[in-house]
Amino acid sequence: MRATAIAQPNIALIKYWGKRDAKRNLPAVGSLSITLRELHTEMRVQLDPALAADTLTVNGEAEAGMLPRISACIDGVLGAERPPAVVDSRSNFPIAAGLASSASAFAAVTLAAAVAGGRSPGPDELARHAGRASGSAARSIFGGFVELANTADGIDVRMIAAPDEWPLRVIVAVTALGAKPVGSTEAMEISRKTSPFYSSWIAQQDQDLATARAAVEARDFERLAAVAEHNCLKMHSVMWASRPPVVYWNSATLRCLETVRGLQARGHGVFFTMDAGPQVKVVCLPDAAEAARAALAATGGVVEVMSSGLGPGARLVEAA
Ligand code: 2P0
Repeated sequence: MRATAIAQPNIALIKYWGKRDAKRNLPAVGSLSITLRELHTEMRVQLDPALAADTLTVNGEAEAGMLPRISACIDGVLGAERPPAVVDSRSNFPIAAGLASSASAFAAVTLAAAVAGGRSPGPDELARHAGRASGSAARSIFGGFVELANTADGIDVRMIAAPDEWPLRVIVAVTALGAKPVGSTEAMEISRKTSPFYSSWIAQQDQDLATARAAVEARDFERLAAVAEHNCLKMHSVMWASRPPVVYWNSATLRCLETVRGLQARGHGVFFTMDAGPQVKVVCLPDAAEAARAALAATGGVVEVMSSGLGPGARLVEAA
């Protein structure tokens, strides 16, 4: 009746932005990501028929805001007739600041809930449940380079290269701590309904995915860098042109982009990507990671720098 699972956040290189079915939380576009190693979320789920309702603590503090989504996720895995759950979540990185904390949290809670409830679903089913809770969480079920493809009636998620097959590194430059102004679920719907660029964003995504997939298969860093930066800036252009505008960047975000352009001009194998928050993630060839870490740490407005390799998918750490 108790299980603990751990999962890592993932960083999308080809982004998910927009839903084709909000009720089933199906993405409008496929996406391609890398799962990190050093950042993680651990989720413990204990089912207890003696309790009246679910409870959630995040890093030791009661957390009411996230509880309905966690409860709905566990319902999805075990059915609504399940016993109430005590859920304890611990992350070693800032949550709700565009660092994909919902991806690692929902991937881990999906696996922990399934095992606590005596089930042992395979990765495809876990990814479907996690993705229904949070689209990006489907990708954190898997490690390394992960592609989420849209199918006629759902999603198909698979690892396209293992972490050790192309051991890139990621430097995360944190430019602001604290919650973001608007959550990505709401912001995606604003973009879908109001952005004049939304339809071309959707129309071009398969081409970007094919380019990125081929670049990963060929271990072609320059090609991956070009399509990932383009896809990221295109997504943010969709957001900026929404009404009201969705702007996650701050001035330090832009300074980090200048730092990356400087590193590139000096021949370092690095590229940037940004998600629904002001942090800048810099993907590096292994021999460029230290120069990137030092340059980002010295960039004005950067409050913290984290460094990570690529890691495995969600896994169980304890069951009782
Ligand atoms: C991604 N993001 O592909 C994109 C890029 C943010 C920008 O997936 O509504 O928390 O829970 O399905 O997965 C963040 O959105 O959204 C996200 P929901 P999610 O990583």
